[in-house]
Amino acid sequence: MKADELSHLEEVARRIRFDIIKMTYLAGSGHPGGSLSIADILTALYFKHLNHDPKNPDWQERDRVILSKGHACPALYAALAEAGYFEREELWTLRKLGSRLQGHPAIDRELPGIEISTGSLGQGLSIAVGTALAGKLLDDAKWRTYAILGDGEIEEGQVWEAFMAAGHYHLDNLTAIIDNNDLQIDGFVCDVMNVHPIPDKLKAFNWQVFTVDGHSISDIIDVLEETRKIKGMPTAIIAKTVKGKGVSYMENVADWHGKAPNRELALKAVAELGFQKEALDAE
Ligand SMILES: Cc1ncc(C[n+]2csc(CCOP(=O)(O)OP(=O)(O)O)c2C)c(N)n1
Ligand SMILES: [Mg+2]
Repeated sequence: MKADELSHLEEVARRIRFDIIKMTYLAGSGHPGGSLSIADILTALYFKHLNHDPKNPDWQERDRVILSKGHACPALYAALAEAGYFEREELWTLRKLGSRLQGHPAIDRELPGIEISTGSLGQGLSIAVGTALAGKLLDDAKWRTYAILGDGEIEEGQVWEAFMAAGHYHLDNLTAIIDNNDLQIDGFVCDVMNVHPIPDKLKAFNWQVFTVDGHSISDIIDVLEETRKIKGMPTAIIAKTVKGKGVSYMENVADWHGKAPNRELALKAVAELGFQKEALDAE
């Protein structure tokens, strides 16, 4: 990838991180940690890899993205707004009564770009398996399905039924991206309920597994391209990430899973991300 394209994508990820901070600060609640950890993954998807059309969100041939870890929707909303699915100003309505931007993605709000309601962890991969199966039934459609899961989320039993079904049905049009930030709501995944070794388990379920630095946008793009070439089995990307990535006091701190920064801390985050403090109050 050319250096100027990569620096453009890194700039997009930086804006997404800023938006996550501003949205949760204005809402006074939300999930910044797990949103910041997927900012680079969403940038690689929405600004390089996916076949999609923000002006035609229901386009039949679009790739489908299911954010199974629905609590990280501030990152998804920011990416969708940046891509042009809706106006950026709407981001500041996060979690407000009547807003299309609920605390977890909700399809009844008809926000363009949202494929399915998520937030009850453990269910998104099953939905993605059904979606990918539909793609197979529809004359071997060209579009692909992507599910983004948390590493704590994969403690849920239903996820393993879905892993098993995807391998059984040879769903090579399905890619699961596991945000391996090592933390869940209240501590380290390995302490709460150890899920490792993830690659060995998925290989035993007939998946092709890749591991990537989840903050290297160019590496993520490369590995996403690799997944397109795999035939006869589903693909998983274990993205090694840092929860709270980009905001020093949030990085690797479980306490920032589900609370918003106050004004002082939001301003600190804004400065660390390289934005002017006025940007926090601008419309
Ligand atoms: C079924 C279900 N149980 C519990 C929760 C509450 N909850 C929200 S996020 C979370 C932790 C998830 O950890 P992980 O999947 O690692 O997410 P990340 O670190 O990416 O934020 C929990 C327990 C939920 N949303 N759904
Ligand atoms: Mg996690």
